Amino acid sequence: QGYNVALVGATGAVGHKMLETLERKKFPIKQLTLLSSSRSAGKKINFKGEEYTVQEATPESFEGIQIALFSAGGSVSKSLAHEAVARGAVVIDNTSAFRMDENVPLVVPEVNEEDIAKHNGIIANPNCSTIQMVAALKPIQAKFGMSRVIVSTYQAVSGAGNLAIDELKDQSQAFLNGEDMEANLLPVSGDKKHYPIAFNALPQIDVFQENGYTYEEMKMINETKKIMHAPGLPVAATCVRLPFFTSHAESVYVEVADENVTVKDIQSALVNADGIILEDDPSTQTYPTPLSASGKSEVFVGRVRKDLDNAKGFHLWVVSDNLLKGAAWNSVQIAESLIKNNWL
Ligand code: 11C
Repeated sequence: QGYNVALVGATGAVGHKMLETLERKKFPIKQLTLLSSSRSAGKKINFKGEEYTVQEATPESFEGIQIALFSAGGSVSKSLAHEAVARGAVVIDNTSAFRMDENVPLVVPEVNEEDIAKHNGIIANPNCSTIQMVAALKPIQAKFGMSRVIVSTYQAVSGAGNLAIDELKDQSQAFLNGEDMEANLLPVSGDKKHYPIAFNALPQIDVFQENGYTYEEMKMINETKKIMHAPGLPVAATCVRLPFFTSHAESVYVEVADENVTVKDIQSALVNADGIILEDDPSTQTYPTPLSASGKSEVFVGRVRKDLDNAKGFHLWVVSDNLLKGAAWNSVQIAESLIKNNWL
């Protein structure tokens, strides 16, 4: 009973959350294969009380695999995803390798689950900051139409992986001890300059593009249009890294089609939406924060306000665990949908 599942990138921050999520959601697994790059091969990982040895991912690793979850970086996905598909697996890819490929559905199940049916072997999991934003925007788009989105993000260091988590810890310790902070990784490993993240805010996530936006910002812009089937929707993004470990927060400005929409209308659309929890009551200082959202699967929304100068404009505060709904849980949801709808 169950499916043969492979996890590529089992030793990373997202891989760890994928295993936790597969266990917590009781995903039907017949046989689990844990894979990684050669660097992490040989490591031992426990799953449901059993010890697994992580193996180096090769094309042959995918023989007999039905569902392959990839989260080991874009270059691993580019070299191995098609090999997995050629051996009969359906790949759910958590990297940016295939997201904008028109033959690859880019899916947040609460928003565009039906796109999964059109897959040709690969389904892409969007960027974490995109997922939580489109989950919150979908019920608004469906009920009131949408003519513009502007987002500013407040992103956790875990989005940049385990080494970034260590860097924040080391820098915080050094700062509090009155020592110099060493910055070797953020904003982007491999870029020319590095800045401390501890006690700081970095307005650069991923590398700069020729148009002056960062790759993270362009991911939010392009992926939102694709997932929401709104190629002409104006979207602008500013992405900022802050010194906390988990959950991204976003200030989202959305313009709807009708100026008679009220705050209550937006709140009731959100309250009834799948995967969304509205936490919005200024009288009791109720709103989500990265700490309150961490470890949870849902997308939390608060601070819903009408713009003071534009009757069609609304401001929202959107928070979600970047490693769960932003990565592991969204991937596992796609896998569940493949099974439930016979789309494997
Ligand atoms: C970050 N959003 O917080 C990134 C991490 O394209 O899946 C996710 C990168 C991606 O740094």
